[in-house]
Amino acid sequence: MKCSRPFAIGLLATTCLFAGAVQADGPPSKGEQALKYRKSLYQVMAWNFGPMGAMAQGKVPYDAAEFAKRADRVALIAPMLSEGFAAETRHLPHSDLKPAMWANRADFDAKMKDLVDRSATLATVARAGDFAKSKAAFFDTANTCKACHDKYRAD
Ligand code: ASC
Repeated sequence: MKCSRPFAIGLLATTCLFAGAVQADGPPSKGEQALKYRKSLYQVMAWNFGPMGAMAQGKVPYDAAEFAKRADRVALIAPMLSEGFAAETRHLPHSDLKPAMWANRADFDAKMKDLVDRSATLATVARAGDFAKSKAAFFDTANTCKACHDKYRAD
């Protein structure tokens, strides 16, 4: 069969596009999985941090049980985060992580440890049900979030 040149080019382009689509739909790489895991954890963190923040800022009434539940969740998730910063995630797109983190890993890890420590304290304090103390422990924790975001998050 003799093909016209436009037909042959069209066929080639279609084949390449199809191959690309198949490749894009392939199983995610280790790095892509780690990045997804990381983003999911931050989503869970923010979801649970929010209601505590609203109470701490007086936007909604303090509910000791609700506050303690959220604090427990944050303390549970915080130690899982560092695993999401696997080396395989380094050059992937769709991340707000500043490349500076990779050159300052010890500082980043220290900031992560601050979050883990303060969120554990927050959970303990929150369980006792004292608003003033819970609020102070909440802002201590929020400051560790901010310290890391200011330096290592792009926006
Ligand atoms: C939040 C949230 C953060 C931190 C940060 C604290 O509720 O989503 O990233 O608190 O803003 O400064």
